[in-house]
Amino acid sequence: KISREFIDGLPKSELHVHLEGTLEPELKLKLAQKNNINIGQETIEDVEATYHYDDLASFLAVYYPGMDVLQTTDDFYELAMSYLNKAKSQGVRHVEMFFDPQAHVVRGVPLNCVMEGFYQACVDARAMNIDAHLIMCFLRDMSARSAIDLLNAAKPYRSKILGIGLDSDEHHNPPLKFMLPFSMAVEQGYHITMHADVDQVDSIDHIKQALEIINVERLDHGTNIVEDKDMVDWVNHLHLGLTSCPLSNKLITDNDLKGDEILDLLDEGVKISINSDDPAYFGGYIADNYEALVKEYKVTPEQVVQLAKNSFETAWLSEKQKEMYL
Ligand code: ES4
Ligand code: ZN
Repeated sequence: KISREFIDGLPKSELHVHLEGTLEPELKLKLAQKNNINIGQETIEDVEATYHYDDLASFLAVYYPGMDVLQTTDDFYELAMSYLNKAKSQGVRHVEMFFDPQAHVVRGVPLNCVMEGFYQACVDARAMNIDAHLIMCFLRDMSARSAIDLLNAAKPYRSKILGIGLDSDEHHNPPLKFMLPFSMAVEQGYHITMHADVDQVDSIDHIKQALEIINVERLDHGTNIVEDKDMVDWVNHLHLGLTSCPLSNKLITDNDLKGDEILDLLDEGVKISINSDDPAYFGGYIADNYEALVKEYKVTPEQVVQLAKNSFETAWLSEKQKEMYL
C-alpha cells in the first residue's frame, strides 16, 4: 500500500499551479477585511460555501471576482508565500507557478505590484529550499492585442519570468488566436506552454494547434491525446510534458479524476505529471492529488515514482539541474 508519508516524502516538481488559485477562504477573508473590500461574505464558512461549481465557466465566475481582494504588493507576496509553505509541506522542491496579470491590471492594480510581490516570494523560497519560478499567462478570453500589450509591458521583468502560458475560458478561444503573441514570446527567449483540453469541445483540434503550429514545450492537461495513437507517438517523439491535475478534472471537467487516461499515457511512455491547478478551489495540493489518484485507481509505487520523475524531466531546468533532482 502506498502511504501518505511516501507521497509527501517523494521529491516533486509542480508545473501546473495558478497562484490566484491558491487563495484559501481564510486569506481571502483576511485580505478583504484589510483592504476594505466587500466580497459578500463575512465568515470563513460563508466564503467556503461559495467554492462550489460544476464546470469551467461556473468556476471562473467565482475565481475572478475573488481576486478583488488582492490589491498591494504585500498581498501578492503573502498569497505566494502561503502557497509555497503548503507546497513545502507536501514535498515540492521545484515549482513553476502560473499567474494572470491581465486579471489584475483590468482592476486597476499595477503590473509592478503583481510582479514585485510574486517575484519576492520566489526569492524567499530559496531559504525554504524550494526553487520557484513564474509563468505569466495570457487570458485566452481576452484579445491577442491585449496579450501583446502585456508581453510588451512585461519587458522590464523579462529576467523574472521563466515562461508564458495560456489559460482561462477555452471555448471558442483556440491556440491559433494567440499565434502572434506566442511567436513574439519565443523570440524574447521565453519558454512556452498552454492549456489545451480543459473544455473538451474541440480538444483534439486545440491540442494539434498547440503542438504542430505554436510548438509549445509542454501541454497543460491535454490527456485527450490518449484517443489518438499518432498524437501519443508525436508527444513521445518530442519528449513533451503533459501536466495533469486529477482533482481539477474531477471538479471541473469530467466528474472523473481521469486516472485511466493518466495511467494509460504513463504506460505508453508519455512524460505526464501530477499537479494541483487551483488547489484552494479544487480540494487539495499536489500530494492530495497523488493521494486521490492512488486511492481510486490501481497504482504501483513504481508508477508514482515515475510520475514524480516526469515532473522534473519536463521542468524548465538545465540537464545539470535535472541531474540534481533525478
Ligand atoms: C483554470 Cl481550471 C482552469 N482552466 C482554465 N484556466 C484557469 N485558470 C485558473 N484555473
Ligand atoms: Zn490550469
